[in-house]
Amino acid sequence: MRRRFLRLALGIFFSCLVPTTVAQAPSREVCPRGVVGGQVPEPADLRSRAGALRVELSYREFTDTQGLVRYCYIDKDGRQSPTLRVKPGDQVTLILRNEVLRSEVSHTESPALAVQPHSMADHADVAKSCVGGQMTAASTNLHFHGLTIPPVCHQDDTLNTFVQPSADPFEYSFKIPPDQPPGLYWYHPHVHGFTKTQVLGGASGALIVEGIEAANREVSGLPERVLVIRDQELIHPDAPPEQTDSMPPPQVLRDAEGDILNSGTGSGKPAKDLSINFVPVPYPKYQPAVIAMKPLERQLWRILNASAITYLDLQLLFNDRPQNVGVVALDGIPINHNGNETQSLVWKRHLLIPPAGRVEFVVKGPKPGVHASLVTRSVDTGPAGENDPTRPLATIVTSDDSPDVQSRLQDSPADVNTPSIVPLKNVTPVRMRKLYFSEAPADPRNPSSPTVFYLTVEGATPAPFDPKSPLPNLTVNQGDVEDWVIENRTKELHDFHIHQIHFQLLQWNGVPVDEPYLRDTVNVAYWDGTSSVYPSVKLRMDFRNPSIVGTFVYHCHLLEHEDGGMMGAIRVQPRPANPQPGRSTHNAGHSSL
Ligand SMILES: [Cu+2]
Repeated sequence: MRRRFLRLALGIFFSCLVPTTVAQAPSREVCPRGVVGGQVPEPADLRSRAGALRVELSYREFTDTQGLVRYCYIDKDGRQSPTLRVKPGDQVTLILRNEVLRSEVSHTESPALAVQPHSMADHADVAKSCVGGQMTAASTNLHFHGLTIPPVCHQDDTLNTFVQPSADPFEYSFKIPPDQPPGLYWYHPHVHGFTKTQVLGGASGALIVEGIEAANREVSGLPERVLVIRDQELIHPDAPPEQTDSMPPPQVLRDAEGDILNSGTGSGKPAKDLSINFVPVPYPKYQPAVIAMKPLERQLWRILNASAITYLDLQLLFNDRPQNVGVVALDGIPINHNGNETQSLVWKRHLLIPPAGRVEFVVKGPKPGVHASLVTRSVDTGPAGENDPTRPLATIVTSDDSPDVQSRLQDSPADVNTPSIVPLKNVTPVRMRKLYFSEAPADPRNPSSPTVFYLTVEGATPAPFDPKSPLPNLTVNQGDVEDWVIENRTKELHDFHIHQIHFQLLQWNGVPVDEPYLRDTVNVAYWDGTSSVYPSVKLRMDFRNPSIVGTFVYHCHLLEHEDGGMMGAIRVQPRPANPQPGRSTHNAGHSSL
C-alpha cells in the first residue's frame, strides 16, 4: 500500500516536470496517447532553416491492450506527428520509413484490394521508382493535403507510390511554391482501400506554411496553438450512454460497415471517439482535455479535423454561452487572399469542419472564474450517416502563471506581395461539369450487404474507383477554370475534396453564396429520399497553376467512402499551344480520351 502511494506521489511529481510538448503516456508505447482528462500537449515544431527542411519520419504501428491498432509518424528524436513548419519557396526533404510489422497487420488486409497497378519489381526498387507495387494494409505513402505541388513521383503522387515495410526509406523532395498561401495544411497516408484504417489509427500531422501574420495583421504577435482533432475506435464500445436528461438514450443501430447510425437526436453513442492532440475524450463520460491559457489572452488557434469519418461543429462556450471567434483562414488560405483585401476577420459562433478541413481563428481567453470549454455540437449526417453527438473536447483553464505556448507569430512581419493572379470568383469558367455521389449495396438482392460508393461524372456509368485503370475519369487542360456541380444522391453527408487545387464555393443547394474563403474540402448536404432536386454544391475549380500538370484524384474525404470506391482520377494535361474549345473530356466507360 505504502509502495503504491509512493509510486503515485512520484508519478504526480514527475508528471509536473514533464513539459507539455512531451507525450504523457509511457514511453514503451510505440504510438503514445495522452491521459484522459490531461493537458493538451503541443506537437513538436520542426522548422525549416536557410530555405530547407529535412525530416525523417518512421511510420509505425502498435496494438494496444484492447486490441485497437494505432499508427503514427515518429521523427528521429522520437516525437510523434511533428508539425512541419515551412516558408514559401522552401525545399522539403522528407524521408519516410515504413516500419510496420507486416505480420501484425495482415489480418486487416483485403485480398480484393491487394492489387498491382503496375509491373512488380523488387520492393526496394519499387519504393525508389514509384511504379506501384502491392497496395496492402501494410503499404503506405504520404499526401500533402492542400499544397499546390506537382502530383508526381517523390512529390505528391498517391496513385503509384506505395512504400512497403521491407523497402528502403522513401524520399519525398519538393519545393513549397513561392505563392503558396500561408496557413494550415497537413500530411497523411493515401493508399486506396486502407486510408481509413491508417488515419483512424492516428497517422496524420500538421504542416504550416509560415507568414499568416504578414497576410493578415490581425494576428501579428499572437501566440499560436496547433490543435489536431482525430477520431478513433471507441475505447468503451459496450458502455451504455450516460443519462443526461429524462429522455431515454436513442437506440443503437449500425450501418452496413458496422458504424453506429445517426440517431437524429444529437446524443447517444458516437460512431467514433475523438482525441485532441492525442488526448482521448472517450464516450460515454467525455472527460474533457485541458487547455491552459492566461486570462483574456488572445491566441491564434489552428485546428485540423484529421478524423477519418467524423464531422465537427466546433463552438467555444463561456458559462454555457456560445462565443464569437474571428476566423482568419480556412483550409490553409487566409480569407483576405482571394481578392478580399478589406476583410480581416469573419466572426463565427460555430464552425462546421468536415473531415480534412482546417479553420484558423482568434480566441480570447475567458476572465478568471468563467467556465470555458471547446465543444463539438452534434452534426446531422443524414439517416444513413454516422452518429456525431454533441460532446465536449476541452476545458479552458486560465491562470496568470499559465506557461507560454511554444510558438508566437511575428510582431512586425515584412510586407508580402499580394497575389497578382485574378481572383478565382472573377474568372469566367471555360466549361461546366456535373459529378454526383451515389451508393448501392454490393449485392443488389441484399440491402444489408456492404455498400459500394461511387463518385461519377454525369454521363459515365457509375463504378467504384479502379486503381488498375490506366485511364483517368476526367481530363482538363492546365490553365482552365471550370465550374463543377457536385450532387449528393445519397441519404448521408459526403465531403468533396480534390488534390493539388483549391476551389471557390459559388452555390449551396442552388443558392448563390459569396464566401471570402477558398476551400479544398467541402461538405455536401444529404438527400432526404423524396425531393425531386438533389442537394448540391457548385464549385469554381482552378486548374491555372502549371505545377499541377499530371494525374491526381478527387474523392469523398469520409475515408470509408473513399476506400469503398468514392474517388476518381483527373489528368491535367499541359496547355495546348492552340487550345480548342471542348477538347477536355470525361471518359464514359472505357472510351479513349
Ligand atoms: Cu462520402
